[in-house]
Amino acid sequence: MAQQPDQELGQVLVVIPTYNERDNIGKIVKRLHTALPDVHVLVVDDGSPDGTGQLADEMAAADDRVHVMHRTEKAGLGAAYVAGFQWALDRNYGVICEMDADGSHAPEQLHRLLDALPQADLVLGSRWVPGGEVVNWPTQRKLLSLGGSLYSRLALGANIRDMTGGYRAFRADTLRKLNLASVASAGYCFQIDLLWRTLELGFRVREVPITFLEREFGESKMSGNIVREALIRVTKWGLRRRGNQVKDLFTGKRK
Ligand SMILES: Nc1nc2c(ncn2[C@@H]2O[C@H](COP(=O)(O)OP(=O)(O)O)[C@@H](O)[C@H]2O)c(=O)[nH]1
Ligand SMILES: [Mg+2]
Repeated sequence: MAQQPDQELGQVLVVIPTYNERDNIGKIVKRLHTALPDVHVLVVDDGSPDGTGQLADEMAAADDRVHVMHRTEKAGLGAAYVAGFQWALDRNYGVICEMDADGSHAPEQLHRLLDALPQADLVLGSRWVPGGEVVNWPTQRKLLSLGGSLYSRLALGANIRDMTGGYRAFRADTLRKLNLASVASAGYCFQIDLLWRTLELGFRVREVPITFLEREFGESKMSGNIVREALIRVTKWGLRRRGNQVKDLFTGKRK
């Protein structure tokens, strides 16, 4: 079955970070459980003023598969995921997924990621591989995503098409090795950060095509600061990588 990709991989948890997603959270969890009834969900809410957290509590009270983590302030997507992942690892989930609350990631396609996990350590839902697509995104967001992935690919020398996407499935064993406590990327740079750590450790990363649909309700939290953070950090990691290559050249590690 898709939601249990491999008996040995264990129980699947989908972590959904939320900030002001009251109009979306109920729908997305319902769709997820219609598609894959056995998966568990953890909503990580950063004290949304619109009451997303309370709504999630009501959902959790009515359904054992739904869990909620309340954080006190909006501290960015990266911080929310790190806290959610730690919660999941402490409870021995075997597969831990990332998914947006706003419907951009179709729960009906999650099985594509899970089906690929037996042959990988991290599976990326990818908009930029054949079969992948983006629907209803303004041109500037498309360019930002493509440009961000291209820049990261070149800076980091990674052979991955969609470096910044947020629809992912990790083996818990992969996450355990990534030293989550040291992740400082607050915004969407978090996605590149975790992928880069995974690649650097030599784990197997696979991309599967997904259809990314722009949200219908609520607002995007993307901002100039988030883009700047990513640009600065990726440039730094890229320069460090080049520096290490040069060092290896001189110390004879690389011929
Ligand atoms: N907990 C938490 N969730 C966030 C934060 N920023 C964004 N999110 C969530 O992350 C997901 C993606 O954010 P979104 O604004 O849709 O980004 P976009 O799709 O790139 O425009 C959504 O589920 C948001 O509610 C944050 O600071 N804290
Ligand atoms: Mg979105």
